[in-house]
Amino acid sequence: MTSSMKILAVSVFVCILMVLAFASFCPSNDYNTCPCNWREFDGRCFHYVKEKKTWAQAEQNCHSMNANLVSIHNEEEELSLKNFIIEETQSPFNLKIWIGASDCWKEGSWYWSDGTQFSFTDWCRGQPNNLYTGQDCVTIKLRGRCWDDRSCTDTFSSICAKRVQKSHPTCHHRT
Ligand SMILES: [Ca+2]
Ligand SMILES: [Ca+2]
Repeated sequence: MTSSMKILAVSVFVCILMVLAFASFCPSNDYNTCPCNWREFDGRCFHYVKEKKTWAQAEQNCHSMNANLVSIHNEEEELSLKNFIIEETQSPFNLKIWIGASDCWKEGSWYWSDGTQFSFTDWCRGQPNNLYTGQDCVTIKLRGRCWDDRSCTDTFSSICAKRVQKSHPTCHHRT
């Protein structure tokens, strides 16, 4: 190998390293931040998981990222979530996405998987209907922005959510 070829090989290698470094680079603020590939809305971080999973798999996947399937507590939150999904998917219609509501413990007794109070609901007309052998897990349908109970073993995309982590910037006091 000639010296010029060696230099070329080294510079290509360095270039690849730089590309890899930039690919994993994720800008963030010093505090009140969401992880890479999460979006902040009103004090919470949302993450869209495109891969289709059962409700339990989707919740487990959120757990692995220290999150839960998203819970919704009022119309404002639901609107933020809908806008987030539209931005993420670019094709909001006909989509059904798991959210964190379930009545698998007791029929008709709904709860959020993150333990927050289940007070707000936005069921589609005629839902929840616990159809066929039972439907205990909830999807949000983008068309009409309403909720439908589905069989927990159906597979859909999902949304994980967690509170914004408050990390405090280091203070430097002059002495
Ligand atoms: Ca049910
Ligand atoms: Ca249903």
